[in-house]
Amino acid sequence: MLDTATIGLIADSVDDAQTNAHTITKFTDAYPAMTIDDGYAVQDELLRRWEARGRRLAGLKAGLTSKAKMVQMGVDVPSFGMLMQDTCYPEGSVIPMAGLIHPRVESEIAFFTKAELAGPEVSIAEVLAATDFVQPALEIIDSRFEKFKFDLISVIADNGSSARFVLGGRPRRPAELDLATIGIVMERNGEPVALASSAAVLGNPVRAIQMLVIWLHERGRVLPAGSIVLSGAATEATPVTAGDVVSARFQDMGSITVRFA
Ligand code: OOG
Ligand code: MG
Repeated sequence: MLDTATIGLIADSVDDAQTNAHTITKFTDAYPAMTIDDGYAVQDELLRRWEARGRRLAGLKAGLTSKAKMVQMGVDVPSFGMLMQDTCYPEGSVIPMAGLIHPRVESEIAFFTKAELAGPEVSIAEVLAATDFVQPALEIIDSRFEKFKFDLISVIADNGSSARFVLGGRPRRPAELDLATIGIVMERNGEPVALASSAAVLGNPVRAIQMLVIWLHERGRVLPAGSIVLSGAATEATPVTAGDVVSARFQDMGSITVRFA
């Protein structure tokens, strides 16, 4: 484990790169001994600073939960990160490119919980029973690492590339859907750029929530009622530039459109 001072230095670096939209080099280059736990210690330090500045945690994100994403990023283990309230945009928004480096868009299913989820053996049935509704989401990721190239430890320290997220479409009760077979079509400027079934996410995106709860338990935490969780992209992420319009259609769940300016 790195010492507290080093975790603080890495948090400074991520915070500055996120705030001023500039790239940094992978932390594992400078700190070869850095571990996954160190990466999450950086997230904890970031949250402490952000909350002290008045920012609010809106929810959590699972990432690298599909084969398409793992192959695209060259990482084969999922990661978890934080979603800050001030990075949430309503559907139909114009998202400024200012503040972003090289954003990419992902289509994901968001889960909203109505009961606490906890423990090392939480079941899929328990996760579904605690889910108030699911809803389409777009996640705008923006790695702070040069050329979007990183390793698992570094991307965790960069809060899983979290940049913006958009909720929209139709909220649905999980019992009304087969969450394992939701077709998703993402288009950029009217051209299809990514097609998937929700099964691409761990066979069923509900498993991402289960994994998150088990991971939280290992850290002595729970997933509180009222949480928003993004379950991870089913397809690879699509790069966007100013002027692009991205829309994603989710079978039986409506669609979301945003524009970049
Ligand atoms: C890491 C974040 C991945 C997802 O949904 O898989 C992610 C990255 O690819 O930059 O958010
Ligand atoms: Mg994502």
